[in-house]
Amino acid sequence: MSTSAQIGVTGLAVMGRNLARNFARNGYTVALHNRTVSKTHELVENFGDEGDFIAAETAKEFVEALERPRRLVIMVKAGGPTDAVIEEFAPLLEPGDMIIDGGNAHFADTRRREKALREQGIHFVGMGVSGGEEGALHGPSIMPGGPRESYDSLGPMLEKISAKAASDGAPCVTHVGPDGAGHFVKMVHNGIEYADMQLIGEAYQLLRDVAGYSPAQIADIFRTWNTGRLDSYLIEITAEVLAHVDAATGKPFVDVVVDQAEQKGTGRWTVQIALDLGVPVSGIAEAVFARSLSGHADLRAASRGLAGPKPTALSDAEAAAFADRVEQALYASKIVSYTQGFHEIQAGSDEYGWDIDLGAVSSIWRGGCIIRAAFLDRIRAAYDARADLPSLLSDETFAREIAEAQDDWREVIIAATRDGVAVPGFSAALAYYDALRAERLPAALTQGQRDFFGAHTYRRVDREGAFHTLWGGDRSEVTE
Ligand code: NBP
Repeated sequence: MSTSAQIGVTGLAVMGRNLARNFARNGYTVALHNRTVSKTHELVENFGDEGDFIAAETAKEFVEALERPRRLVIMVKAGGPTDAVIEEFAPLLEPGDMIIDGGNAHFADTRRREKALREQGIHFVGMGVSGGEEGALHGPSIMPGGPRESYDSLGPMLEKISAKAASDGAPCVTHVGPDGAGHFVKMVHNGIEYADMQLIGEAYQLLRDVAGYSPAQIADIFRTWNTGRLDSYLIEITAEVLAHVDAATGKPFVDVVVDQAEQKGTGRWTVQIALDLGVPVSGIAEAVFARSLSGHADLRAASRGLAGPKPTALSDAEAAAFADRVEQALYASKIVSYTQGFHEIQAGSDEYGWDIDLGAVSSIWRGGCIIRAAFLDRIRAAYDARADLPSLLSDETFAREIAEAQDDWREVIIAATRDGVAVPGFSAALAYYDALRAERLPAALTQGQRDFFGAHTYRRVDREGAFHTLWGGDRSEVTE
């Protein structure tokens, strides 16, 4: 067995296979391994001419095929399978070797694994990979965490196989931070992806139900939007999906698909962790809930006859003007989604001491991944202008754009409410914006209630300290 592979990939399903091919196409010799050996040989048979592969049938052969320090990428199903693979390989490795988990691991699992392997002298890199199977093959966005020194040796390889940003050709990879930082950022990326998709879905529903456009007409509207500030992969594919006609029925494809959205869990994790960290990611949460609501078929069937408003018919000119307003509402809501997502990354970074560079994160999402968009160049510019930006809404450009969009944003939500079209993403985004900019919030009343029923105390605007009112007695105030 040759011992010359610069990198090895174990787990050769769709992602691992394509990642291995990507490394080989970029000139690296790649050792291959899979629990079911036939998949390893299939890869070599079908794609062996794309580069140099070393097929290993056993874990020992695989490890022996790697040059030292070894770089071993795991691309198996996240959870138990990842632990099983680590248990299989760790005893065969030496201090200084590197295990790179490219699966969609929960960052807490990554922290646990990194700690355990560090004690054995093995570098563990939790690496978020986005872009699906096409990205894995042609260049994904890569979010590696783990020890800094591992990036010194792994980084150049990842920079070679990663996507390159359209605007400046920069590789879409950076060392995100220690232990679970990479998988945390990948998780929030997926949460933002959920929110982006929900907002686009709401825009579609409004154009259809309020403006009265057909899917084909809406596809054209999305194509136009894709030439402007909403230019993105998701808007582009939305136009494709909406323009697609079902061959069997001749109906718009979107009308023959069951309207129950599925999810794999990273969006849900984003919301769960945000709750733990106390970060309001209401747009992402609404996107996760919207998918779960869509899946409650029985509940929806039982509720379908409930009263709703009479729809209003718009003239052609009114419909066209409304479409322009929806573009404004979509753009403003998108700014809010990213504001919330970046807040969660900042909070995670503070909690776990990761020191994540938010500008670098926006930079590596500009290519390869599902949320790639021209918009991310603007986020990059916002952090370049001010690295400690408290929130994207504090950036002058974004604040001005929202100021210009807000009347239309409000009108769109009014129209949706009037016509009974659910727009939880748009509404949550606007509520977040209005709550943040409010002079006073009803939280003061909430504190009064809490003090009344639970003596939880409150703080005053005019004096330091914790106060309690004797509600049942003379209502005098006592300090704590
Ligand atoms: P899957 O998530 O479907 O996993 C299949 C692979 O896991 C096969 O190689 C399988 O081996 C291996 N495996 C399993 Br299952 N249990 C194992 C065990 N106990 N020991 C050893 N190997 C085991 O593959 P995928 O869709 O290519 O995704 C790989 C990873 O990448 C996942 O963590 C996924 O979440 C992540 N990811 C996927 C995408 C995407 O678009 N699909 C995008 C980004 C990240 P076998 O052949 O012997 O059954």
